[in-house]
Amino acid sequence: GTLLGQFTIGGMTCAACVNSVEGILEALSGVKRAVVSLATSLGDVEYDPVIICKDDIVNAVEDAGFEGSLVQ
Ligand code: 9UX
Repeated sequence: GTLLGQFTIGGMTCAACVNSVEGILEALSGVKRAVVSLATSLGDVEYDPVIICKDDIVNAVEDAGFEGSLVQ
């Protein structure tokens, strides 16, 4: 199955940041799709909870140099 997680992603200042974060998230095993908005600082991530959890996704955002937190 697939779950949808919503995250706030702080520190993005240009459109290339958005592409970078989307690429980092979609490269994670278990992430199927990531859609990130610069305007809202939100990221919607479809993921398989058997493979990856929300904390892993937040940690990947942090490791990339942005501030990630879980919305829901
Ligand atoms: Mo834009 Mo973002 O020049 O990490 S790529 S600020």
